Amino acid sequence: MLIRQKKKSDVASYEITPQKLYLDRRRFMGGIGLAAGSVALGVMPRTSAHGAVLPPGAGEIPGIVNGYSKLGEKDELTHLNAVTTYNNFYEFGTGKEDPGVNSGDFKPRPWQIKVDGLCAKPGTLDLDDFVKPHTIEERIYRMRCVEAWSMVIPWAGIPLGDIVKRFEPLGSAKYVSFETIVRPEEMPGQRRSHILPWPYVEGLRLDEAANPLAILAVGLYGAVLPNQNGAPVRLVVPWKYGFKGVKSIVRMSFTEEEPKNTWQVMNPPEYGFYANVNPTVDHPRWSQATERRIGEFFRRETLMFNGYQEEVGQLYAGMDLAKNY
Ligand SMILES: Nc1nc2c(c(=O)[nH]1)N[C@H]1C(S)=C(S)[C@@H](COP(=O)(O)O)O[C@H]1N2
Ligand SMILES: [Mo]
Repeated sequence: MLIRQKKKSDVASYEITPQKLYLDRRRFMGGIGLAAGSVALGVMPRTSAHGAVLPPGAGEIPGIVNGYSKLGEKDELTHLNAVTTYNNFYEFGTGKEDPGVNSGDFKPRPWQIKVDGLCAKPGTLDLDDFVKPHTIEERIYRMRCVEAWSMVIPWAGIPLGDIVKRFEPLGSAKYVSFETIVRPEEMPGQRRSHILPWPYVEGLRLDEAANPLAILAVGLYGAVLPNQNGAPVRLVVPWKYGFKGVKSIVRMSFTEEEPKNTWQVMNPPEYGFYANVNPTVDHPRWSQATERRIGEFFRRETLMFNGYQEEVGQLYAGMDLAKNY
């Protein structure tokens, strides 16, 4: 599949907003680390509205290159403030503002990731060693939550396919699963076991993980991931509902069997494994035909595969899309 660089016309209709300035700055500087005027712009997430969210010493990520980003003419970046104060991260509580408010004590460093299961190169790696061999790319993606709201987020991440390859999955491996850290002392939601069975688990078929759109994100808006967005590393698969994007990953496992993802375990009539965005298949309790773009007044139509059909449609050839909720 051909991956295109984002075209100038994709953003030509933007108004002059902090988000627009962020994009221009990235385009002209070629890398966020060189930006001189960043403080004046006030868009860098050094702190959230709720106080310190970044680990000590962390901040802008140097050397981010522009990666594949495809936006519609009417897509604008969602304000950083909304991206960091309207979240789903049940480990910190079930309210949209809970993750921003309750994640200040969470320590995303030091951090290790265990890679195990059906692969030739299992191991436990420090986050830096996990990330180091790869180039960090900016990927501006729509994110569509199964609850029918959406955002446009400029992620900084690493292609998941390259990561998977490094650990040399065996021929018997058909899936890859991911687990969120369990740390109830820092995650108040995990002290209440009725919310979800911890750890939060998600998974992909290996060919989905190899699709060039899939990334593990380590940042957004050019800076390290805020805790509430899944620091220090989370999955981003923009053609699927947001719950597939498992946060604060400490384990990646290669398996032969389809992983049992958390929301499917919680509520199998309502949530499945594939969870591809599909405006023609309603949630049992609400329509998926339209969505509320955070920051906009009018609802907009939801797009098949969240607008990424061209990139991922072939993964599901022959599957009954109505059954792959
Ligand atoms: N560990 C964990 N990962 C999670 C969730 C969660 O509750 N726990 N919520 C998911 C849901 S439903 C969505 S919509 C996205 C939200 O990501 P954001 O808060 O960075 O926008 O994270 C997903 N990843
Ligand atoms: Mo979601």
